Amino acid sequence: MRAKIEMVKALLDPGRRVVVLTGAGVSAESGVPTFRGRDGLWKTHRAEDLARPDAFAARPGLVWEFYHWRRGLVAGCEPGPAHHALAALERQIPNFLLITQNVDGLHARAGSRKLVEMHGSLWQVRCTACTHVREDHGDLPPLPECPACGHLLRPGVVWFGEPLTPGVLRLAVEELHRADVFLAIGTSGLVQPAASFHQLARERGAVTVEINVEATPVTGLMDFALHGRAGDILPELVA
Ligand code: BV8
Ligand code: ZN
Repeated sequence: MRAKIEMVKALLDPGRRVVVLTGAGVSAESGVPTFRGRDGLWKTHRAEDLARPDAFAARPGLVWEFYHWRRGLVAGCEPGPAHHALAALERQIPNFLLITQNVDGLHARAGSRKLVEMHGSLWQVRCTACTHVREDHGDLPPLPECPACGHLLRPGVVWFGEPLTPGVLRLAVEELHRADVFLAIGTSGLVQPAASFHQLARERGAVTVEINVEATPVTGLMDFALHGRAGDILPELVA
């Protein structure tokens, strides 16, 4: 493992273009439950039933209850060593982009700026009827209403079956196609289109690295697989 860490560290040269994809695993050590792990969020709340537009249309109160609960839980969590190491890497490597599937906001709080929250954010709310959208870390009412038009607000996240924000996918593809190094960290590699990012990177010759506590469907396709906690490994990769 030590040799592999040194080889990956040597790849993270300031002259290289580095793209990082993170998933729930980088926030697990901060106390944010992952989706599909033993303590998986989805186990208790059945993702398929809640993180979907039709579920929200049918039972907005139940879906908002889930998000109120998650906002309260995440509000008590702090960025961990993995988040801080990635913010340090960004400062070290001029051509760096962090694309996260996480909606917890912890990368931004750790100081990451070259950051794309591809599935949106728990801290953003937007109107179901007009263009009102805002950051809101406050205590929202059970069914928050739009101050501009009075319609129901929704969490500013991307639900299953919803397209990503158009510019996000275009930027991700562009940067993955230009990358020299791609790291997939703490993601189960099950949700599209993020789960295909490693292919986009490798088809243009990037070296691909996975950091995870367990094997995933993409492990065998990566050039390097570092087996361990993101909070332990990432600080080792920072100069
Ligand atoms: C789209 C926001 C197209 C909400 C999320 C087949 C059937 C049905 C649907 C599909 C299908 N194939 C593709 C689809 C579409 C669907 C999809 O991929 N479904 C999957 C489940 C099959 N995708 C979509 O719908 C996407 N949109 O495709 O649009 C389109 C185009 C035009 C018009 C209309 C549509 C949108 C997907 C976004 C869904 N929203 N979240 C919310 O959070 O409430 S996804 C959700 O899963 C989270 O965002 C999360 O980030 C994401 C991925 O999960 P992970 O981050 O990987 O987390 P997970 O728990 O799974 O894994 C944690 C990993 O960490 C594990 O590997 C674990 O080992 C590791 N780990 C744990 N601890 C550590 C660690 N690693 C390191 N260190 C540790 N300490
Ligand atoms: Zn409105």
